[in-house]
Formats: sequence, C-alpha cells, structure tokens
Amino acid sequence: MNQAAIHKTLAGKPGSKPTSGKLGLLFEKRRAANFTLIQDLFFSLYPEARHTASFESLQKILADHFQNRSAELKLQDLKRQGEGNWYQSGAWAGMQLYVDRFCGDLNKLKDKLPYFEALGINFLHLMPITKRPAGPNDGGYAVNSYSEIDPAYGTDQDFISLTAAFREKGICLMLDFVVNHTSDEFPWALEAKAGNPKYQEYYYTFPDRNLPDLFEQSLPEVFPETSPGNFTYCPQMGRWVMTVFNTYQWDLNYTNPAVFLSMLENLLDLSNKGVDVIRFDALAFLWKKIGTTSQNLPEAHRLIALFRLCLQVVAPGVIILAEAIVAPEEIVRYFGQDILEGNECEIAYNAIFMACLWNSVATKKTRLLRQSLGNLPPKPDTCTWINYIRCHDDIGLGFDDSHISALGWDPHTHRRFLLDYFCQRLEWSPAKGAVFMYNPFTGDGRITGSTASLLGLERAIEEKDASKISTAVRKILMLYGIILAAPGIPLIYAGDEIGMLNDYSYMNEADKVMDSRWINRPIHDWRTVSRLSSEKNHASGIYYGLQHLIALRKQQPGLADTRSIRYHDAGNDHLFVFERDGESDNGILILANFDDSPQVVRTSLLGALGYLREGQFQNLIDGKTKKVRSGLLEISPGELLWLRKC
Ligand code: OTU
Repeated sequence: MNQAAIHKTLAGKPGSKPTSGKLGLLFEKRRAANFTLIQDLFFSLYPEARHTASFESLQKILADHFQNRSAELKLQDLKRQGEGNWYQSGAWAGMQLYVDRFCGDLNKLKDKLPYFEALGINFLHLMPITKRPAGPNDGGYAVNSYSEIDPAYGTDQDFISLTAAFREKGICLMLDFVVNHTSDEFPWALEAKAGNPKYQEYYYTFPDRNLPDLFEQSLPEVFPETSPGNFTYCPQMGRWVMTVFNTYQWDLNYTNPAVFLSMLENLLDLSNKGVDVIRFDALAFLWKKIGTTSQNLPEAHRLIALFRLCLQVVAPGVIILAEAIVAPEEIVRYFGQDILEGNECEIAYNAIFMACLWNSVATKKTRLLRQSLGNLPPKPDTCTWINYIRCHDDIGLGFDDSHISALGWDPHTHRRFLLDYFCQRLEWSPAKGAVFMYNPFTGDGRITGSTASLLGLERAIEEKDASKISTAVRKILMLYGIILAAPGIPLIYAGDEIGMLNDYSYMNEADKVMDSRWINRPIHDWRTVSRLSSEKNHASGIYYGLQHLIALRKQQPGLADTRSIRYHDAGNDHLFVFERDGESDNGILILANFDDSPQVVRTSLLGALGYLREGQFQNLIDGKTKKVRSGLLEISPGELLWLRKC
C-alpha cells in the first residue's frame, strides 16, 4: 500500500464518522478509557443536573475535533504514543522568541530554519501570534482571538505552512494557550460590555464592590505598579470585572461550564493546527474563591486535568506545559497528584532552578541552589522540566524562606540584597538589571534584564574592559552549560546566544514604558549574526560555545531526563557540583565555579565517584585530558567542567 492509501485506511474517508477507520477506533478506545474520569471531573466542577446537556456537548466537541484533525497529525499521534515519552529525550534543545522581534513574521521565520539548525535548536516556543488589541496588549497575552493569526504576523495559511515545515525538519512547536483571561476586546467581552447578561457570566462581573472587596482581602497583586487591585470598573458595562493581571485582561469565569466548553474548543483547534506543546499560561489562577489567594486551588487542578484528558482523547500526541511560577511544591502538583497523577501537565518550568542560579550569581555561593534542587518534591517519571535561565518575564525571588534562614540569612534582607545587586544599586556589582513591579507596601520587587546585562557584559563593554568581557562570556556559558546538563528540556532565550544586551527602546514607547520586562525583549541583531564566522568577539564566543555545548549534550545519553541526577557537596560553597547517570559508564560530573576567584575541589571526591584515574581526568567540553598534581583540582572563575567517567 502506498503512503496515501495507508493514510486513508487509518484515518477513514474524509467526511466519514470519526469512528470509521483504524484511527477512529483508537479514538473510540481512548474516549472509552478516559470517559469515567472525564465525567467525574466534569460533574465535580459542574454538579448541577442542568449541565447534563453541557456534558453531551463535550462529547460532541471531542468527536468533531477528532474528525477535523488531519490524517497527518493523527498518524503523528500514533507514532508518538508508540515512542513513549518522546519529550523526555535528551535530544531536544529549545529556543523562545517573539516572532515580530526576532525576524518580522511567520514567513520570515521559515527562512530562519537554517539558523536554528546550525545552533542545534529543534524546539521552538513562539510567543503569542494571534490577534490582540492595538494598544497595550502584554506582548499578545491579551488575546482578541484564540485562532486567528494577527495580520502583522501573517495569515492562517502561513501558520499552517510553517507548522508543516517544522514537522518536516523535526522541530517541535510550542504555543501559548492564554487560558486564564481574554483581552477586553475579545468578542465575549464586547458582548458583556454591550449589556448581554449571558456573556457577563463568561467573566467575573459584579454590580458593586461588595464581592470584589471580599475577594481583595486575600488576593495578592500580580502587577501592583501598573494594575493595582484585582478588579476594574467598566463604565460601558456599569459593572466591576475581575482583572488579576492588567486592567485590559479579563479573567474567565470557569464556574460557568459554557466557558469551559468554548475554551476546550479553542484548545483543540490550536492542537489541530499542528502545535506539539501547549503552554497553559498562568494556569495557577484558573479558579477563584473568596477567602483564598485564588491560586493553585484544587478546582484549578481538576479543570486542567479535564482539559488534559479531553486533549488526550482527541490529540494524544500533544502535550501541555504548566506555566506555574509558584513554590516548587505547588509546581509539581501540576504534574498531577493522586488520582490525577500523569493526567495534568507533562512539562513544567523549573522556576526555582532558575531563581537559585541567579541567587548563586549574586552571592557566589551555591548552597541554596543545591538545597532547593535537592529538596524538590519528586515528579512523576512520565513528566519533565523546562530548564531556563531567562525568559520574557521577570525573575521572581520565590525562594523558600526557611531555606534562606537555614543559611543564616534573613529572608527579607536577602531579597533586598538580590534586588540591589542586580538592579544597579550596588556600585561594585557588574549587573545591569532593572526592578520590575516594586511594591512599596510589601517592599517586594522582581528583577528584569537580559542574561548578558545581568551577568556583567553590558558594563564590561561600556568600560572596554577585555578581561571583564571574557568573565561575562564565561558566566553566560557556565549558566547555559548547567541547564544543558540538567534533566529536562533546555530553553534558550533568543538573543542570549549572541549575548544581546538590555534594550532600552521600550522607554520611548507609550504602551510599553510602564512594563520593564520589555528591557529583555530585544529586536534580534542579525548584523552581529552575519559576522559571527568572520569576527572573533564576545558574540561569537558565546554563540560557538553554546553551539558546542548543545551538540555535546545531544551526544551524551547520560543527560536525558530519564537518567539520574545527584547533587554533591564538594566541600566548597562556591562550586556547584552534580552528577548525571552516575550509576552507568555514561556518567558525567558537572562542576561550575560561581566565584570570582579560582576555587579548588579535592580530587578524592572525583576519584571516589570514578572521574579520576591515575591523577588524570577528562573534560568533555574541551576534549582534553589533564593531570592533577596536588590532590586539588583548581577551577577558574566562571569555569564549567563536564567530566567523563574513566
Ligand atoms: C504569564 O506570566 C506570562 O508569561 C506573562 O508574560 C503574562 O504577562 C501573564 O502570564 C499574563 O498573561 O505574572 O509576571 O505566578 O508569574 O503566570 C509574569 C505566575 C506573570 C505568573 C505568571 C505570569
């Protein structure tokens, strides 16, 4: 049988019932297998009998969207199911980018495929690309549509053709599903504003301040500087509406089953366009309850599981990333616990890893990093992390206070020190970051800035200090070398690969000036890229260093997520030492020096773990074998070693 005929038999004839064809039977099997749990979850959230009709609608939505899924995607689902947890392979290397700022539009992005290939990138997170308000829109996180591509980025057809090109190249595509809120221009919001009571119930709207005031007693503020409080008065509607993020982002009311069903359709439509990983934005906020922080509530978990199981029935090859930048023990709950284990999100951001890396940069010490990672609650074997250093958002200082106290530091003063260190309040600090959302009432603030500027490159260039420039380059590669050796998918923030500095142009743009996160959303510097191979400078040093590390990572079976990780106390607080796959011959020992002076580690530790033979060790990064003479291995400032077992 030829390819086309195979497709036809597996998928059933176009227009035929979803149950026809072998793939249709598999759909029916998945539907049957998940039916009870879907039903239980649905009725636990929407118990009233009058919702029975809604549950029937849900069944129809699943069948219709399966029918609309292309044969190609259905076959890919099948292949992925056969491969097991494809996202846990060590072969993925990711990049996150704003299409408009990176290269302009979707068609131009297709032309950049060779750029990704050369660097070794095969997983892309594209920031929102659908329609959004013309004014402030939170970088597209205020959505006017879940499916229509914003004309500035291209057409729907451009997008479909891009996803096909990605599939051909084996590039995994991640897109956002802004599941917690829409913009205030979304069709439902427009209806609500026009006085349609049906759509007023799609959001949390109130005639007066009574309930909002009760909510406010326990709700924290996400954007206290630009959007204080969690409710906005809409004069057109004559009602208050819940707006936890910006005033123009209206929180969806998931206590209304119609909202869930419509959003499920949006999710499945997105999946049917050929997206592989769906980033559930701000998913911790999905369920609200007076008297709570309205974050991480059990109902939110059930809701996510419900989305997940429905997606599993229709598109089992598509997985979900939890964007929950919350305490580690809360993050792991998004992998699903108890009856929901393995039934929520397959991936989550390793936010504490990121925050602790920056803590180590500022303090030059690694104990908090080691302890926080060592104490991470276990995750299900079927799930994985996204490891990152920087993203488009701020760096929150969400450490566990008890861990900071255990180190003899006062949590409040310590956070203050980190803000001072990174945000140009300490003369001696090389970092050039900015404060994000300082809250004068709580004294809390978050940090923003590009990786390179936070690590001292910007200041070093200003000072024309070659030695400081090379220190900054080493530190960038050290941090990336750490996440490239960690279990999970490494995600590089576009621009970091060429050491792009802070972009201050947002200060001149009215719709961005209040949001300092824009300092780290640069317009990609293709001029620098064009000179990488001909000029030897900091940009080429970072780019080729990173390219090498990515290639090396892919060659090391010991770095896949399924392989073990062990953190070692090297007896020197400046060093971060961990081992991957130590039980096997593929073991790798990673050592990084966060201090500005050379540091030593006892070779007895290396010997005991099997990374030293006859006084010699082998560093995979430079491929050299070296001899240690004194019983101490010296590691220079910002140096990173990946030692091979010998
Ligand atoms: C996400 O982040 C996105 O990553 C942001 O870019 C959006 O602005 C936001 O949602 C709204 O759509 O507040 O500062 O605790 O930190 O969900 C970033 C989780 C954010 C929040 C996170 C949110």
